[in-house]
Amino acid sequence: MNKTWWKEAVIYQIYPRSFMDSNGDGIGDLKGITSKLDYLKTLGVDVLWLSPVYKSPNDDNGYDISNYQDIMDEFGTLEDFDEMLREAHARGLKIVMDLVVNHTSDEHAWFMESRSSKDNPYRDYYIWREGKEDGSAPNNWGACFGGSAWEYDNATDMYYLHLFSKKQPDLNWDNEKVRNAVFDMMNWWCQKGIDGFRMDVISMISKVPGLPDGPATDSGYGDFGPYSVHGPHVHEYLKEMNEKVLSKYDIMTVGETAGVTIEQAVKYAGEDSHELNMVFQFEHVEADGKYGKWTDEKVPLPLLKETLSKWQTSLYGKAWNSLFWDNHDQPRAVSRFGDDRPEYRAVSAKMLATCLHMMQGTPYIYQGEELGMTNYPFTSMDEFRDIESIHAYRDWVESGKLTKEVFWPCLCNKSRDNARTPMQWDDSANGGFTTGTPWIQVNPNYTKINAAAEVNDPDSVFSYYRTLLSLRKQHEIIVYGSYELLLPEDPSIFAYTRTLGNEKLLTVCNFTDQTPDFEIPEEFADAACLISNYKEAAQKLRPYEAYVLKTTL
Ligand code: TEU
Ligand code: CA
Repeated sequence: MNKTWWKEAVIYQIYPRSFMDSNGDGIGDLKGITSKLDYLKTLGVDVLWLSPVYKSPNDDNGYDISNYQDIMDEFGTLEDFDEMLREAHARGLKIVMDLVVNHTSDEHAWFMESRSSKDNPYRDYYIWREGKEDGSAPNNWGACFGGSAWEYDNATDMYYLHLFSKKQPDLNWDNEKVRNAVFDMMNWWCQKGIDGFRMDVISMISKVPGLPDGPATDSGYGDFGPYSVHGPHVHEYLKEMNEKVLSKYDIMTVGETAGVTIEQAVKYAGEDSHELNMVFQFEHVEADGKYGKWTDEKVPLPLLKETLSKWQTSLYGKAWNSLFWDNHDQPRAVSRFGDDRPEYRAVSAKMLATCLHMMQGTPYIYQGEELGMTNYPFTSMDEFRDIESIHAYRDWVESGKLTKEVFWPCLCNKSRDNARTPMQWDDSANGGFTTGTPWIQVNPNYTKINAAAEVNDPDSVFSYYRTLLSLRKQHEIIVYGSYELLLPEDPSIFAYTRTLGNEKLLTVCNFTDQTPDFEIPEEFADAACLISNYKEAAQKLRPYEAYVLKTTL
């Protein structure tokens, strides 16, 4: 297995809108990020991935881009970006940009040209089709944010495809001009000195010709998945991107590839595939879901272990894993996989961190996770800002499919807005995020859970993450060791070993508030403890206990 910096790195995801507001308009911005670089350096991360900061009308908070080579008004200017990049590099921190090129905003100049007439040179930048004879949409596909994936456009009496919102028209990657325009834009950012790309829904860029109807789903629309995820030319286009852009720089890439299989992941991110460095797989965060993605239940631990372990062992030596519990599209890790009741919040957040950071792959920390930030206690619909949550309520409740009583706990549990409430910096008004009115409400628990309270507390979740990250720098086995799951059926304990040469690690995590027995394997009898979330040793595992032992064989 080749050794590279991005395998050894820890990545921190910033959702700029909610990270730090420098000018009191209630919206996080680039100067805000720059002002917190020292905090991130103290934590010990190596790379910052920024969710999109490009010009955008914000239908989907920046994932709808109207100009790839400029900065969103609320976030600042290109000069602010250059300053942030310089300051990050001066501290040895790398910057990875979000690349959203499955679709643009409908306010992008390309789309405005494209929709203006059938013979416009940009017409084929997007996917236009005639309606059916009765005037209805060209096929049955549903969009990710509800409704049809097709929008009728009066100007030319045709429909355009949008797999997300109608303000996010899909680009036509079969058009060579589109590919080259995207590659030129990427080269422009690379020449600025950025250190990589996280590629939004990159598995969806190639659609099956003819765009056939998809299988029926609960929503009443057809599933576009079989015809536009891992489509016929996706690997060809990524190899072309690699040749024309990625291979020219020392950068890292991670593809967002929901629904990816092991076989597909090896194609995208194999050691010799000449496409991407790694992909995000979503099986462990999509293993729940009663109504589409919506649910108020937890994933059973044996299923969680089986899913994660499959990726650990199947990719080993072939392709590289990325490790995450949460991101800007997911609920808060501690509320979802741990226990956010006050007495267990910190200990279970540390347990989750141990479990993830000792696995094989590059770990990602989502802003606030290092503080043990929790889901938001929603009480009414007007607290939601996310297009997905707002559309979901309309599609499931207002349509009459489910009662509000049934859907509400599911929405609160899974809404993307849980992750998007502002970073909690201190116990001053708005958690120190803004001096103005925040664009989305701050979690009221900021008075207790905040960075200022944690940074200098040796027992905090933050300090625990610091220790974990420094262990990764000291022990190669954490990065490169092979993985083996113990006790696959155990409903409470997640335990596994890592092995490299004559060294072996044992990670033991109790995922419950109970005190199950765990017998330490003989070979670890004299092992040293690298880290633990309880102070002294004990016979039984305590609630949410986690520890790591290291031995030499
Ligand atoms: O998300 C891709 C994606 O598949 C989403 O539908 C995801 O499954 C969903 O948000 C989970 O509830 C990416 C971005 O991460 C997301 O923020 C964007 O909204 C989306 O692409 C469109 O660009
Ligand atoms: Ca601001």
